[in-house]
Amino acid sequence: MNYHVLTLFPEMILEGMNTSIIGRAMAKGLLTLEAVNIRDYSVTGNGRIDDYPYGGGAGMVMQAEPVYRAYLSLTEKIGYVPRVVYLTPQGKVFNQEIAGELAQEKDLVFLCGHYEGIDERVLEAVATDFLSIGDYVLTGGELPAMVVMDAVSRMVPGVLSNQESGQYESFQDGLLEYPQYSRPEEWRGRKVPPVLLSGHHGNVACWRREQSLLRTLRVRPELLREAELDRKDLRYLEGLAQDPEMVLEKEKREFLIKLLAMKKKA
Ligand code: 6GU
Repeated sequence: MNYHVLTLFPEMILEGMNTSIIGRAMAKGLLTLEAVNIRDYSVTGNGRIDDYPYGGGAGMVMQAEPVYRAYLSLTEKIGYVPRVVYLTPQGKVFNQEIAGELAQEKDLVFLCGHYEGIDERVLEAVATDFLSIGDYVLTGGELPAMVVMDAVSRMVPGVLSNQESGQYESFQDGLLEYPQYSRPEEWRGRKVPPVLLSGHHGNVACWRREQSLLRTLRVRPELLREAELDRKDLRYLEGLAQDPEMVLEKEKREFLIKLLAMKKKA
């Protein structure tokens, strides 16, 4: 996978991506990363790349021509028309499925905006995808580009070791991860759940699955609608819905009862 980032802050991208698993994958040659400074393509000669918005309003807009010239410098090198991701809060919300799809590309170009955004005409001309990383506003597209590159890189063959690939497996089938524990057995009065010390693999797997279901129900109940649930999962959730000890708040119980009715019909 070859990443190309069009940005006003190339050092932010290069320094941010050069650590840990992604840094190791770049050293191995599984990933390459180049950052192109849009300012180097200023058309006024003085390094300016922004101007006032037509129609008035606050802030400045990045001009079309410097962005386009920076883009052309890339496509001439790449030799074909690549996918170009523009990072914007007006985009589609990025998720694991999109990460898997982007990971199939040979090259990915990320276009990072600043100020009040980029002249719409150059976006029409070059952008193929518009992505947001969530419902909040950031000062620029660099952090979102790094978020997307990190998530995509994990899906590129060879980037994760076998051990690392197992991680987050449970997010893949639509549930949140179960809790993890390491030594010591007791830390400041808090004990590791005994089942994890039992050595009984079947019971451990069962406990972890239940913890995933319980966490998902508590924190992200809407994920359960799409999650792959087998009969054993449904039986556990039935038990929670009927639990006289009221492990769940009333609202969660009602949600669960409706969900189970829906899953039974399906
Ligand atoms: Cl992609 N850009 C900016 N500026 N803010 C965001 C975002 C992107 N995604 C969420 N907030």
